[in-house]
Order: sequence, then structure tokens, then C-alpha cells
Amino acid sequence: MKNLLFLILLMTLTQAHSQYPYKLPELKYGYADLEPFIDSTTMYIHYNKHHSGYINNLNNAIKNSVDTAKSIFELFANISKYSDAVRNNAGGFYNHSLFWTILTPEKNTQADQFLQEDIQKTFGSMDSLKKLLNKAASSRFGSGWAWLYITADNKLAVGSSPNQDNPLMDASPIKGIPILGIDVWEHAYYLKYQNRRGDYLSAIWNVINWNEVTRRYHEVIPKPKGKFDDWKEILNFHELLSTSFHSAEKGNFAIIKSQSSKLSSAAQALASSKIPNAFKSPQITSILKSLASEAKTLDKLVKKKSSDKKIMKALNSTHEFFHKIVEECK
Ligand code: MN3
Repeated sequence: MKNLLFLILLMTLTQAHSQYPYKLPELKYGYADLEPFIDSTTMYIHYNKHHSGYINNLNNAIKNSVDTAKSIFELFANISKYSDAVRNNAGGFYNHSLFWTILTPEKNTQADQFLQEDIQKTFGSMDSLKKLLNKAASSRFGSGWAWLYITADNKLAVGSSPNQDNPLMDASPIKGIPILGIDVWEHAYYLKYQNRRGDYLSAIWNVINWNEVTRRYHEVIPKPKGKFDDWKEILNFHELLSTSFHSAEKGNFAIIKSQSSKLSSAAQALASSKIPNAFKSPQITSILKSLASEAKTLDKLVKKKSSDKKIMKALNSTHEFFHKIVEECK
């Protein structure tokens, strides 16, 4: 638990507005931007009336007390000693501040490789995680929240809490640092979905901001330093290659057909890049040349509208050269 306390301290430093007087955080999108999944009236009332109300009540509940000098995380760490007014409104302040950030109108946000792997390892797949979270949310009796959070031993976990409680509170049976929270109070969905909490829970996945969930994940579990962090050309090339290669393997050639010239340029850029001293060798230089030439061939095949079979062959060979480079760099 020592770790957790340290992290909470760190978060206190990195998160703005985590101390009295608490303020309504800026909403980074418009009230109507999450339509049709979350309607504009609900957003307006939820943010301006409910969230704002929790904040005013929290400020009133602690003004003229020593608690004005404490961070929200210090309040949570001892919340069982406080009145219901402080507990509910401190939770209401924090939970909604998190909630707005993990929603977005932006399409195609994604968990990064590390969070994806962790989700797979822990829950089996992204789909099972969504099912688990929806189950936690739909089976929460009355008002509350469903959470994806990180436990003190750095494991992902799913659970729910009543009212405005959250996993940061000492009083909570589930403990850890939340990275995704779903509000299942009726005020979050009733105008549009009425009693159909399940429909709200299916819809919300269309507006989850995985970039922000990933950012919060790495606030707790730092990204491992990769051996290629100082060689941006190889990272660039790898990103393009991995998206096109894996979908082509499954028979989907749309990505490689639209990206072959980009991939070829990235290969040329890689071949002429400054190789970090740790990896310099005549072999590397020579394989980089072959890689660039194979990527060029691949691009030509795509432009000539060659068969998928020929394209796959060139893509395979590009992929093999890339792995030779990675192996050489050990
Ligand atoms: Mn709410």
C-alpha cells in the first residue's frame, strides 16, 4: 500500500484543482458533441447542475476547517472519518472530473500496446473487459459507478461502488487508482434512455476516450523504455508495418494498399537515418538497404494493381527484413 500512497501523492502534484476551493474543470467538448450516444440536455444538466452542485457543496462543507489545506486524495484516504456531506460531494467532484476526460467525440481512440496487452492478460480480451464493466455497472443497485482501476500491486481490476464512492476511498471495498469510470446514476442517462440502463451502457463505448484511459494507466504504470526510443525512424516504420502486415495476414489488404507509398518512404527514411551507436554494424546497414528496396518493390506492386498473392509475398519479405534488423540490434 506504500506504493499507492506515493502515487496518490504524485497525482496530487500532477492534477490541477485537487484542493480547496474546488472548481468545475473545463469541458473539452461541446454539450452536443457526444450525440447521439449521450444527449446534449443530459450533458448540460449533468455538468452545470450536478457536478457544479457537488463542488459547491464540498467547498461549503469544508470551508473554515483544516481540510481546506488537504488535497482531495488526502480526504479520500481518510474519508470514513468524514460526514456523508464531505464523502458524497468529494466523490462527486472527483468522479465527474475524471468522467468528462474519459469521454470524447473523437473516433478511433485506442488503448496503446501496453494497456491492450494488460487487458488481454487480465480479462482475456477487450470485449470481455467491456462485458465485465457493463455487468458491474448494470448490477450496481441504485446509484453508483463502475470502475476500471489499478490495484496496489499494479493489476487491472473491475468493480463498482455505491453513491459517489470510488476506489481511492479508505471506506471502499475495492481499492486502487481508477482509470475509467462509468456514471450509472439515473441523472447520467434517464432523459434519453429512461429505465434502459443497458442501452446507455452499450452506447457509451462509442465515446470512451482510450487515449486518456491510456494516459491515466501510464501515470500509474510507466511505459517501459524501449530499446528503440532514440531511433524514431524505426519506430515510425514499425508502426506502419504492423498495422498493414497483420491485417493483410488476415486477408484484409485495404490498409497496405492505401499505405504502401507511406511505408516505402518510411523505409527509405529508416535506411538513410542516423543509426544509434549501440546498433551500428555493416550488417545493419546492408539489411536496411534490402528493407528499403523491398518496400519500394512492394509499393510498385500495389501501384500496378498486382495480385494480393504477389503483394503478400513482398510484404512478407519486407516483414522478414525488419525482423532481421530487430534481431541484429539485440
Ligand atoms: Mn453523475
